[in-house]
Amino acid sequence: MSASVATVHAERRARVMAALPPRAVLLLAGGGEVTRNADVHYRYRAASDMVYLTGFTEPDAVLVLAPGRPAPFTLLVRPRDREREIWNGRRAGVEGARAQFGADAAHPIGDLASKLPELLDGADEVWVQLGADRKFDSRVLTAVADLRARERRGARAPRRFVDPRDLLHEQRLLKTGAELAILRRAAAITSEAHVAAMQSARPGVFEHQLEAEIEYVFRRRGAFGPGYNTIVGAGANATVLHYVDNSAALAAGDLVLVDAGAEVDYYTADVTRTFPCGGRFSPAQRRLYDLVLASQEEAIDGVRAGGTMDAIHDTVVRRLTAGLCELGLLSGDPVKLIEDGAFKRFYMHRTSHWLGMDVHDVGPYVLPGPGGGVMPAPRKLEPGMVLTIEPGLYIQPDDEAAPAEYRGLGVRIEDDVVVTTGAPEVLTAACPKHPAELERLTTP
Ligand SMILES: [Mn+2]
Repeated sequence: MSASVATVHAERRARVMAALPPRAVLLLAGGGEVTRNADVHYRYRAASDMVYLTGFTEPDAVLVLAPGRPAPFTLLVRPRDREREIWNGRRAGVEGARAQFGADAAHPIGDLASKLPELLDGADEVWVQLGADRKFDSRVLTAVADLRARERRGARAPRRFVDPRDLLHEQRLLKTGAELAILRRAAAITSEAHVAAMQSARPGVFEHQLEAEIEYVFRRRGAFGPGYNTIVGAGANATVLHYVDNSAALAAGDLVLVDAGAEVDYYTADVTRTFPCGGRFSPAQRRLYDLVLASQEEAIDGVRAGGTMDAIHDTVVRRLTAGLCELGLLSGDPVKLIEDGAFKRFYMHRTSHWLGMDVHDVGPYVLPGPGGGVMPAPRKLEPGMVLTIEPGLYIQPDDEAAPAEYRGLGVRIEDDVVVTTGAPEVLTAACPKHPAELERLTTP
């Protein structure tokens, strides 16, 4: 790891430690390899919090931050092991954790059970996200029980458990210039991949072949791969929100929905495009598409400091409900239709989520209510936050109450947007979404 990159992580840890009370100890497990079957693992991807705070990306690492101690930054890692490294790859080891990653102290992960009581002895508060990793929880609770049992002999067990998410994730929610630069690269690669998919969409081509075009661009351009499972849904498959079979053939006249994002240096883009197979939208497809696009553009314009995701979502719901009435998919008073949630038959998800290291990135969506109120209040947008804007409409193929020409159509349009001090920055603006462009790109 280069010195400047190491500095970034040191600064992040310093901010966390400055916010921790003096006798607090923060514990973070980076996660381990997950078995796919027998002795085969899924490809490993380290936990985002671990990478964010240390840059350490090997499995089976534990981070300990203890601001009041002689060694405030401790890592427990897999030790060097010549045999294992020949089979499975190099390890930084205990020495590397100190020399390359700047740990004040490092221990083999196998010593976790014996080191934890030592690390927690005398701490008032343990900052650990219980419930995320039951095996790790159990280790922590065992260590605490051990200290309690030894209190008559001078040990002192922690008195409080604190959820560290707000502290850690507040930082991750507000992206720095360097983080935005990585997201711009992820967005550029993602846009290129979506264009490749559009250009490959022909009758008879399979959804998985579009998936392959997309992921080929991701890997060729140096991305880790997709930041989440790629969705390619043609025809009525576009109405399945998390369709990942990607096994059907495209037919002439289908709309094709592609939701795919490249992960670059642990940051992912998240983009959806919907385009015709064969170069032309049908009139009904075009009406539905134009409605979603109009709502999306209006929503993007609402990504301003001081606004809220709720307000943006309400804008989309109003626009879509009015449009659904015009198209004959809903009928009645729009205000009442919104109150009753009638639009949810066609628009059943939210408009936005945070985006960053995780596709559904961390950070609170609501804050405690003002003035000690119990009802949480939606979080106001601030410069540096990154969110998706992804309205959609999905008409189920068996929805007999819908006009026949709309049945089985699914449209979603999703861009990644940065809140700035002025106009929103659309990271994925290079990815075509205007109908004329889509028709040009998909024409055989
Ligand atoms: Mn999304």
